[in-house]
Amino acid sequence: MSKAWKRLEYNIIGDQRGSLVALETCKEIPFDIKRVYYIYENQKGLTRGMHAHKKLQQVLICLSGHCTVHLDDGENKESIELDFPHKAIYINRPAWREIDMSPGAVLVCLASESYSEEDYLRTREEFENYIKI
Ligand code: T46
Repeated sequence: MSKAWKRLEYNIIGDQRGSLVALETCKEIPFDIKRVYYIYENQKGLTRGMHAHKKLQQVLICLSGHCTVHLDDGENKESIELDFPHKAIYINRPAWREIDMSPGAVLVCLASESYSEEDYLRTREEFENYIKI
């Protein structure tokens, strides 16, 4: 099966003042955005994620600093560096994720669903059982 994620590189609209990236629902973002959250001031050496989601689709973008996103959908594994604000990862089905952030990194996440704890697969066992269904 193909990977549960896709790397994206957005068009940079640059001029003498700098760079601008524009993201629109159902164009650059392949779903209706229902939620936006961001993570910053992450403590050194502490990994985020360590879970998967059942239905949630997300686009992750590191706006400042860099993040390493480790992904595993049960068949495919990949570690992806988000080190420029025009790079993104689109996750479209359940994938175990672990995210390491550099000091000062800002990670923004655009999500297809409102927050729901019911959507989380918080243990490896739950994740592995869920993807077998
Ligand atoms: C992912 C990485 C990058 C909310 O109340 N609303 C929200 O929208 C979110 C995302 C979280 N929360 C609460 C739930 C927990 O009590 O914030 C606490 C930490 O949430 P979570 O364990 O989801 O945080 P991360 O940083 O480990 O994971 C999140 C996303 O869940 C995950 O899908 O890819 O950020």
